[in-house]
Amino acid sequence: MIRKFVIGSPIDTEAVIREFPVEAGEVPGWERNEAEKSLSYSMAPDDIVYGLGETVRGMNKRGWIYEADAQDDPNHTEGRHSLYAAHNFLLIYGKARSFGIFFDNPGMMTFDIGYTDHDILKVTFRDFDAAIYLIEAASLKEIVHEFRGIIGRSYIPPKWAFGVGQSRWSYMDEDEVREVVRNYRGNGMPLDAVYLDIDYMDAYKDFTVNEKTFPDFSAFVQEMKEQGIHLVPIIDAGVKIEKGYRVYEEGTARGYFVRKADGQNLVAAVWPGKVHFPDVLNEEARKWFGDQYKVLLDAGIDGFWNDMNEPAVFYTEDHLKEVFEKIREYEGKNLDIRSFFEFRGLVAGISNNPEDYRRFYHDYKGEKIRHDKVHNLFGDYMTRAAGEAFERLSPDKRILMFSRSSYIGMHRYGGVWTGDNSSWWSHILLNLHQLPGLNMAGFLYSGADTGGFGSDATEDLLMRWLELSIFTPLLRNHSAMGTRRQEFYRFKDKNSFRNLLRLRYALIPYLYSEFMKAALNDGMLFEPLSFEYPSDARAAEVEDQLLVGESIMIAPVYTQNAGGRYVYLPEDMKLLRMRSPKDLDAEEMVAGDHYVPCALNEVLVFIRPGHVLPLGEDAENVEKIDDAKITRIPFRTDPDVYELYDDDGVTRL
Ligand code: MIG
Repeated sequence: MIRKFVIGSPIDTEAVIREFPVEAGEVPGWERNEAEKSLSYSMAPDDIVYGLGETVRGMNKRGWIYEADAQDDPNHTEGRHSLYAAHNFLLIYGKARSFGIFFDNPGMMTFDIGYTDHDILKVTFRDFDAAIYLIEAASLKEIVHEFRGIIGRSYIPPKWAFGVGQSRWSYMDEDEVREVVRNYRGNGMPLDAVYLDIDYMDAYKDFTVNEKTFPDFSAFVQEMKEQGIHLVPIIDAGVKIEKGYRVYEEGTARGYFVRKADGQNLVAAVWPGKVHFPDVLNEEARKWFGDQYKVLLDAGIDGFWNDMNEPAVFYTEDHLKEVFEKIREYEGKNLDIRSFFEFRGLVAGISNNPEDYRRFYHDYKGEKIRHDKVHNLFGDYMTRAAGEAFERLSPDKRILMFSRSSYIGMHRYGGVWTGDNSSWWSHILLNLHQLPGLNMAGFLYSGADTGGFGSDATEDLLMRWLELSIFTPLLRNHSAMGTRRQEFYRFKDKNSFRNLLRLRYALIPYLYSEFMKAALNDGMLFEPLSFEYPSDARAAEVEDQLLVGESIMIAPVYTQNAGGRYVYLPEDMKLLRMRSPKDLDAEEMVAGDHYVPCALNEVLVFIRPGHVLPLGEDAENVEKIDDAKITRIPFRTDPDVYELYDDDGVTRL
């Protein structure tokens, strides 16, 4: 059952696509405090709080304070309060009461989940305006299912997007891309996509291609297609200010960029130097911005990633001016402890400054709204611009799209990747923790930068990470400029990487089948154990294992130098220890805690009783997967009980 409550006059985000009557009175069980602008809920000692999608810390969010505040900050540490997104859905799981609750408010909010007081969940709003949806159902699965039903069907990518993607900031020219492909093919490593980071553009201008480094882009896209490779270019939120640049000229002439209070376009700076931001919240501007993707679609491109759409701001022209003025006051002075830190803070604070988010306005549904009040919608609406355009420009064929920033609602138009993580062991576990929360919020197509974006990857870290990513819909190896190169073929044990990548392709029939069932039935691909074993208190505490689809449980190794790990089995399961599609051992295990050895090149897959894992064979790319060659591995059931979903992988559904 879903009930809607309203506080103040909320901004309609279009996250929810169904109409509900608004109930009078308070949200049952929640106490409202007008002075604090907060709502509080008393948690039972063993209540678990899931949700919040892409953020820091564990699956059970209890014991920390989080914010709904999309931020471009590559330090994904435990001390953070938000990452790139705002997914304001919580799932409270208790013996006495379980329910889901969605706080639809596109501005700043805090979720104090037992941080100040271990027993209190307090949600505080900067603007006390929200549509609140309370969802009650018989099980956690059903609560999520009901919630997903009101936010609309999740984005469905083309099937090739389940293939392996290789990325780097940046492959600078055609030859560098060719070399990547040659290395994959030459090493017998399957590959479906190579990502183009910002340097493919001409001077970081969106929807342009550098003609020196990619002299005949359409021909190159075609050349890659012939080798079974899709090129996936990045699109940034900021549009370079440059006379004669068509996108800038058109956007300016039509008034489609965000403006300051005085009516002037905001001048911010990102990669290209000074930019304007398209007002993607304005329907007309959104349509116009979406139409820009056409130049790349026309060149044969069928996938994109949207970046810097929190939006990330290196600085704004106005703020920079203020900073320079203030800096002059410090010149020649003896900087003491206070003034030194003030001085340093001036410069350090020019990027993504909250003040800057109060300097400009959107034209949203005919109203002028200051950016900070709708801040968390920007990435959502940029991606929606693209998604809506693809429906017009590519009505039959699916287009790959995923974004860095997002809000619930964007899940209808694209997936997400989890941004600038690091080549740290702890970030393998963070990756795992984020998956179920993202699924609850509707983001099924997702994955992290495998091997880590920042800092230097090592061979063992990359291999262990791959052993998790082998299950995520987006499997992309990506890393930052200046870090150690981490393409799989650069490391010593190529054979193990090759085998694991091939194993991914053998798993695609199952992963795609389960992904599609989740998308078409408003379900989850990744579930915490408690979803299937609700009466098992021990299972509810497991924070490093996941159920992937109906048949299997995974337990990746995520610690350095480990030769195995403890695994909790809520029931008897069949363990497959897999090194490649052809090289695997099976063993039946009884319910309970086990130490399970797992060599560096092995993946542990646990098949649940009464279930079947369909396993295909390796293939050079997704198109070449042979559906006739699927082996069904059952555990205590008939192999035919598994219903394998499949389709042509490109036609829109
Ligand atoms: O400030 O385009 O998260 O994946 O490689 C960095 C360069 C901008 C951030 C993205 C990352 C990408 C990088 N971008």
